[in-house]
Amino acid sequence: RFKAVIFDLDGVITDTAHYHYLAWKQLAESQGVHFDHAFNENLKGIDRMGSLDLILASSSRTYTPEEKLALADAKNLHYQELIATMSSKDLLPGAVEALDTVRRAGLRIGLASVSKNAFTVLERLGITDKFDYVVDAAIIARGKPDPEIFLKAARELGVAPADCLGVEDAVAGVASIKSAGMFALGIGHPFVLTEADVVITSLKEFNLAAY
Ligand code: B16
Ligand code: MG
Repeated sequence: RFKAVIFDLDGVITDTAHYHYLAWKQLAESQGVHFDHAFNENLKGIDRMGSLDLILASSSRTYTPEEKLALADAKNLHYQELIATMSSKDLLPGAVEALDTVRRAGLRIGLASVSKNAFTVLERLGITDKFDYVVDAAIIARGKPDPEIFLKAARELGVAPADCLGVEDAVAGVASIKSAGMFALGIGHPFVLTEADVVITSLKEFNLAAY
């Protein structure tokens, strides 16, 4: 019944969330801010400056816009070092099979990641050509949970939002899909992704005919 499937990248197709975690943890601790996995959950799907603001809210001092940019750049450089070694071995179980299932069913395939490193990650994973359209995060004004990025993907794919299935692992991402008027498939835990229409543990359980 769907005409397109729009995937998130981090946490759905590959586990860059772990690399983001390592890079943010080092940055946070350099500023005297405690950082753990629970806090990292809040950053999933949130863009770079938004994530930095959430971390620095726990700092005892204030930061100028220039200082914030320098910190964001430092985190990104560290992150880029970490993802430089990625390859197809970093694809999450079931990811390629899900993409191929959608392709065989004749649906359009989009990618809606707010990461400005998404093109690099797709190249490293070797799956760039599996997508009909990849949103360039640099042109998105409002990050998740705003629907902008999923609506942009649908428009470029030439499919009405109501005919799209969105796939997300983050609370903010599921909210973005739902406010775009799409069906939301959550990857993770139903207690966390309460707004999703269906939640599965990983793309290994992806079953297009069931949604
Ligand atoms: P970058 P997604 C998001 O990607 C990540 O979940 C989030 O943790 C990260 O801060 C954001 O990308 C920005 O990434 O610093 O590389 O531009 O989940 O939308 O694929
Ligand atoms: Mg994600």
